[in-house]
Amino acid sequence: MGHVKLLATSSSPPCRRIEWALKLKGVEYEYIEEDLANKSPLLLQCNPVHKKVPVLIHDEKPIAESFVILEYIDESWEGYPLLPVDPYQRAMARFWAKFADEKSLIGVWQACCAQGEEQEKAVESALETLKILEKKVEGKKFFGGEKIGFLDIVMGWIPLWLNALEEVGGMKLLDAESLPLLHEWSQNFIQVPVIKENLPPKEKVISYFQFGRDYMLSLAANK
Ligand SMILES: N[C@@H](CCC(=O)N[C@@H](CS)C(=O)NCC(=O)O)C(=O)O
Repeated sequence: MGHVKLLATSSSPPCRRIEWALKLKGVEYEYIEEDLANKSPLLLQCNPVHKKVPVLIHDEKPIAESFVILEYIDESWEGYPLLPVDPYQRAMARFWAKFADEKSLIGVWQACCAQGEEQEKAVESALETLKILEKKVEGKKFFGGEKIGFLDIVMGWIPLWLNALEEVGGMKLLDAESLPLLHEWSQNFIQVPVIKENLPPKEKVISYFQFGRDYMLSLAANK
């Protein structure tokens, strides 16, 4: 198995993806919490390009970027499969994961940091991306089928983090009426023991986003 270290911050959705995947695979790891306001020499050395968490270090070899790490974990350890076996289904899981990250997560974050009319437009646009995504879970318990897989893990920010973003941004996107299938998926996902037992406290996520939002608003005000 080798020695596995994870450089992460507990409130970060990309970092949680890696913890969930390691736990699903039954891989033991050393968790190292990073202070993003004062990044460690180890993080800067392991991810000199982006200087971001998560970073997985397997036998002294660092890997950055959560999607790349998830695939590395899936290829390196047997047991619970993250990506489907069929090449086309694998390609689809990667495609929708990219969309979920680049359009939905970023879109909701932009809506959270916007105000007034700009926020209304950003909420509408983020909602559209979530509506596209929820069609992918129609007729299934999880995006991965009967069990959670790669796309479920990537979208795992929705149950807790989306709720925190809604609270911080004073907006509402996900409920049983606006997105019934995604709402149901979210309830199912949060019940999976590995997920339920490995979530950060909501207050911590709220203060993480509050800090980020205040920072973005101060940048916009000083333009
Ligand atoms: N695309 C990256 C995003 C990673 C990311 O944005 N990490 C944030 C924490 S959620 C970070 O390290 N931020 C520090 C910084 O931007 O300086 C991934 O999926 O791993």
